[in-house]
Amino acid sequence: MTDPTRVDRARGLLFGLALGDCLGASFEGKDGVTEADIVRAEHATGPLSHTDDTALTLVLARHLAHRRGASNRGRDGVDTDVLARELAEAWEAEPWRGYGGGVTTSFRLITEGTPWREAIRAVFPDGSYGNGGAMRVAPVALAGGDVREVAELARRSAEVTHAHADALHGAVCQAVATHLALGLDATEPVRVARFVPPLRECVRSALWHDKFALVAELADSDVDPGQAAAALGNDVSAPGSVPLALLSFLRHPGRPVAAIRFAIRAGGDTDTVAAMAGALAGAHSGYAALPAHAVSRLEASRHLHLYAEHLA
Ligand code: RVK
Ligand code: MG
Ligand code: MG
Repeated sequence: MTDPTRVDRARGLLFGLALGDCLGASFEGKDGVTEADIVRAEHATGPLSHTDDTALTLVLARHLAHRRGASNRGRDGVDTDVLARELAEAWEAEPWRGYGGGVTTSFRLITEGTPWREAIRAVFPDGSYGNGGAMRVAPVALAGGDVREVAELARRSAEVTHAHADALHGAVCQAVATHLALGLDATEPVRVARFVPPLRECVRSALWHDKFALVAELADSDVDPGQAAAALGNDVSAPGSVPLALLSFLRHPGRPVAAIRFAIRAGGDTDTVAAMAGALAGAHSGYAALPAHAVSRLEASRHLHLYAEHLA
């Protein structure tokens, strides 16, 4: 195996995310899913439809691609007022993509003219701690030049829908981990120690530090998906899903399909955990490591290629 190019990794990131979302969607909330069930879904024929995870990732990827260039790095890479409107418009065009309940109300209010800072506290006054900011954040890993810049872009991209600190921590964690995965030599073993210290630095929260310690411990164990979900959570909250996605990747370095299958077999919010695991694994191993047949069936293929090339 050779180290993948930047374009191959950018494609791997976006296609890995979409593949996890599409495959995970049909197993959401189901118990007792086996490896064979997922293999059947991978080898089936016909288009693979995505959910809100991929739909909003494409919006953020387009937003970042339109703002590229030396003078637009860092804080200027995300224009919060514009991004809030673009995300709400994507919901309005396709409200049937499986959106969360809180964010649906926020998007409706935004399309009716309510300022986003007000709209996002209409249902949850403290803000949503859902994983919606983290599920769409991966393209930020391609847009930021270093860990600090990626963390700042992640926060800004998430805050237009999610005001709760845990949702923002989740977005920062997923974006920074994806950025680190992009930078690792794919021919070398993946070491957990490359991830945990920078994540601890960017995410200043005791709850999250405890989760990172658990991920580090479990990454070196033979934990099965059910045990991983019991230890880390597998729900729609950011702290209850982002660490499980990171573990799914770290347990299967160089094997994106295995990472996605592990995330799905862990149950719960399978589309989102598998999407985040797929983004991490694809960013590390590149597009060529993804299963060609399943990838060829992805509904959003054309746009995924387009934005991967722009952002690479
Ligand atoms: C359906 C109480 C809260 C809360 C708070 C709970 C799609 C609510 C994607 C809410 C992802 C849910 C997922 C999701 C992404 C959040 N108090 N409960 N402060 N904050 N919740 O609506 O984009 O699947 O039950 O903001 O983050 O595939 O409905 O949406 O799995 O979390 O939804 O939070 O969801 P939302 P989101
Ligand atoms: Mg979804
Ligand atoms: Mg989900």
